Amino acid sequence: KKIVAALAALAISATALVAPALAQDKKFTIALIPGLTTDGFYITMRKGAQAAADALGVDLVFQGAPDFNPVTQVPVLDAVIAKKPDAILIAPTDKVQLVEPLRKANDAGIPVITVDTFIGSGVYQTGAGDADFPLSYIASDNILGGEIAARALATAIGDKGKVYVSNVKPGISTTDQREEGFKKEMAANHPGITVLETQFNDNDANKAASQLQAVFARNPDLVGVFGANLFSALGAANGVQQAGQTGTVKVVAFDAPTSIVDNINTGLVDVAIAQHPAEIGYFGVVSAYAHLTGQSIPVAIGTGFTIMDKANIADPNISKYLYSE
Ligand code: T6T
Repeated sequence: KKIVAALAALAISATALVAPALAQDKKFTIALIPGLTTDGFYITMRKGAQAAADALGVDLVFQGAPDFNPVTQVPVLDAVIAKKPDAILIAPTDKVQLVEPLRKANDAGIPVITVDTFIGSGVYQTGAGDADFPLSYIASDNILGGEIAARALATAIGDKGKVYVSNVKPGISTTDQREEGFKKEMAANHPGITVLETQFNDNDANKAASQLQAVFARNPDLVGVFGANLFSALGAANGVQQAGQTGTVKVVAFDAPTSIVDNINTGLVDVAIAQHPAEIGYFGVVSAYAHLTGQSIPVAIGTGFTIMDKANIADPNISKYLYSE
């Protein structure tokens, strides 16, 4: 009798153990559409997403355009929608221009989560406006990031002098918010600093470098620049170097490609603000999976920053946040 009872108990617990696996017979496919494919930020995001996909037994499809542009991103999105993945994670390249293309996914019953950038106001599931349909927004706090950049630049220049923002183009939620946070902090707490007109470089580091030199030619008393994303920052730093102004014109960089290490060590870049793109990708996949398996998910998830400078860049707990290539 005892043996029969023990066997029965074993059978019940074995069923309990395998039951969740049986319920998940379907293998989900989650698509990740980055802002562009050739950017360490999104390459790192993909790694985080892949780690979560491996842990959950999900197929991850990574498909994107070679440049950060709605004109090239929308056809990629259309192609992904046609393949009917179970969910789409996307970094929309424009707050407005991606609304209608993404609505097509939503209308086709494909859940949408935006990562890094947002559409509309970025506040989803409110019933307000025409862009609240994504389920969640997973990203850095980009206004805060801009404020951090402003404080770092203010410290580097002794709280006075002329600076400007090297930015991508208007309409991108992340870089718009970084500029907003930067200007807000400067206006509120740094009266000795003049913020010159923003220079837009279309995500082209060469353009950002020539713009730096042109701004410096017009303003020989320029003391600082905030590069609001990876290419803006690398370009601005190259411009400072080409102008022979290393250390005189201070650079605060958003994002942390591996090349930033040299730039920090040589004093060309004072501070780099690393985002945590792997975290964004990981929680993107986990959130999509949670939704697909019947869980409710947070409407927004904020990920952190790591501030890198000469004093800490050699610390492995800091350098682990450098982006992959
Ligand atoms: O700064 C990141 C990302 O957050 C932004 O939306 C676009 O530019 C990057 O990918 C860096 O190149």
